[in-house]
Amino acid sequence: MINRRRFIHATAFTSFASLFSKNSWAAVPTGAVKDKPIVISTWDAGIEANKAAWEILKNKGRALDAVEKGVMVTEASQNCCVGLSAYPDRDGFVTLDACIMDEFFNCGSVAFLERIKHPISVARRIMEKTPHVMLVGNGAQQFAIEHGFVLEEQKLSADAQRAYDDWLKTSEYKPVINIENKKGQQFNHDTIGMVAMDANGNLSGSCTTSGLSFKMRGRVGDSPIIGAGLYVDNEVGACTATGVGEEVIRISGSHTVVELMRQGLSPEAACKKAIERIIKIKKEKIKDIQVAFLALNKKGEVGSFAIQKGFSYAIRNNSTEKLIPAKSWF
Ligand code: SD4
Repeated sequence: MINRRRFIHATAFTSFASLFSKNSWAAVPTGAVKDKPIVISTWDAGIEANKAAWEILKNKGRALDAVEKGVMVTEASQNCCVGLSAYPDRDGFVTLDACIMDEFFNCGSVAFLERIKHPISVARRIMEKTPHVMLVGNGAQQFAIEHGFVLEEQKLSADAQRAYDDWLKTSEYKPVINIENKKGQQFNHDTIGMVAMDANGNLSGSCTTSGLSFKMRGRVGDSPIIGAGLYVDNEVGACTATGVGEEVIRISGSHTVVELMRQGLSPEAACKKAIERIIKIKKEKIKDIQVAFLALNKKGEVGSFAIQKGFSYAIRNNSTEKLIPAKSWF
């Protein structure tokens, strides 16, 4: 059982102290990143995605454009498990989920989308061209085609094909948690969440994913769910999530973090409180679950908290471009 003592142990554990003195966290403490514009995003692929976002932000572009262009880099990458080359569902199909939200509470979302390279742009198109927030499956694909998106052939990366072939040997249905360095390998993450503040101080966010590897056909996680994988309130802040989507949905994770920031918590404290809520719900099952939240408040302060070690986020502003290991419960 996770009790207060264990919590104190986990947070005071000396490896954390050395972690923070060794890495760049110390150089970018929560609360110190106040110069705008700024963009932050999840996992290692965030570094490359932030570069594209930064091109827009540094030229005084809108945060909404930055968060779309940023994650498109990841969606198009063959080295990452986010777009069409990603790990498939258990029937061998790559199905994609994404959402986007701007500073006016406009939001768009797409889920269970197949054979379209940039689900984030479909989500934005839904936001801008329809009275709806979310389209799924065939309807979403039909909408995309009608709006000029090209139907692509699914092309699994060599890595994804190998992993799927391996998985077929047992076909054991067990969502894999995204912890770095599994078997000494860099684990390919299947999601990128990004939030940004532009030079005008406006916030936007995006989140795009192929979902959990070898998921049941039709399964949709938190990433395209406004309030779960992403939430933006331009008066308060923005948050995105990664990890086991079911656990994020259960607590309306990103919305919860934003509401906690509204009550005055720092981004890191808000992320941690939301993680504690999941821990309280899952009890001893928590050791097999990874969830991380990444948040930015209206003051430009950044914070993150994960259940497990191994989650990092990328940050880019006028003075910084780096990957930062998040604090975690374990
Ligand atoms: C999902 N949250 O589909 C996503 C998975 C994820 O890094 O974040 N992977 O549940």
